[in-house]
Amino acid sequence: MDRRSILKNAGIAGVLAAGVAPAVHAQAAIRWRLASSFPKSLDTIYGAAEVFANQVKAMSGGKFEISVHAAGELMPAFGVVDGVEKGTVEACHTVPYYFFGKDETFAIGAAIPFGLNSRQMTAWMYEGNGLKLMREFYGKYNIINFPGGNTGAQMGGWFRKELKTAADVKGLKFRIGGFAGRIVERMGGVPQNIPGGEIYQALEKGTIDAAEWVGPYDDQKLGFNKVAPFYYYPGWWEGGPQVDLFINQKAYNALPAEYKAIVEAASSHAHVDMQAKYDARNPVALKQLVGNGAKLRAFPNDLMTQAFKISMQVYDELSAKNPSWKKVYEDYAKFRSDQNLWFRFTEATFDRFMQSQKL
Ligand code: PYR
Repeated sequence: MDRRSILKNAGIAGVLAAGVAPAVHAQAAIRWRLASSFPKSLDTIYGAAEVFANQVKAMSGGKFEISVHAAGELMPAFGVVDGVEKGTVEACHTVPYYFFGKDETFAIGAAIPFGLNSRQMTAWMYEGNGLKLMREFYGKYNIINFPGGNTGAQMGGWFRKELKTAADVKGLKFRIGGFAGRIVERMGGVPQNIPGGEIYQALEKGTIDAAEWVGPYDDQKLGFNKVAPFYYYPGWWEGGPQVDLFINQKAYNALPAEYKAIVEAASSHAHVDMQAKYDARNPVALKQLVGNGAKLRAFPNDLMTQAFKISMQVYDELSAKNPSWKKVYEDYAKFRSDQNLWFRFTEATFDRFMQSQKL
């Protein structure tokens, strides 16, 4: 009997039982499209969606394929939530805070100024109430989310002019990711929520005065150091921003149980992988940037203090007028307070000691 008739007559179970490995490649039974909010050049943040898709494909033996599309390929970078909600695509990979204009609660699923760091955010998601509460919220948009990466604490961005005090923020046209713009606005700045792939052009042309993206590795690739010399830290609005995989609820519900498990495992893998890439690559890129003339500066103290006060005011105001925000933020804030209590002892003390040794 030739191979074709074995396959035809016995089916795949019969072939395996007979110990004959089929040489044919499995046909994908399920094909999804995933729209990214990021440009293809960023193998870290865009790459995480590819890591996810590759894992899904490998774990399903090639039967579940997800094609990944860069920002602008199927839809604009900031159109991806609408795309998933309507089912135009089955999935997207994005930073939820971009969508704070729909509802500020989106931001808590990514990062809010003076929020959780990367470790704490992952803990809130997987062990605290984070995933449960955010899923309940995203349910209004026909979306189920899976953590799909974290960048770790970010840099504060690239500025043409030095910032000496908080007053220097006044009138500053600053590209900042999503919700944090609300705080910059209260400080007198002019925030611009521009997708990653379009920032360089705006900074180069002078449409904006300053820009932040993620950190040394990505920022060097995007070339910001060529047009703005002062590189500020820390990105107080992004202590540990989570990047998410958003999946259309109906498409997810239609998956067989084992493919649901594959989605969950593959997203966890992509989540860890992104943080590892940033942590390993950022120090190398930082040295190169400084070697090429980037001038590192810490944000002035009064700027940090003012930003902190305004952030807490804004959170109180939102709690008074947005019930979704109130529900999620209350849990988040309690978790943050416990985390800071715990991190103050061993994590922070250990980190401070290690930094002082300058190994
Ligand atoms: C941003 O859009 O600012 C990110 O951190 C990805």
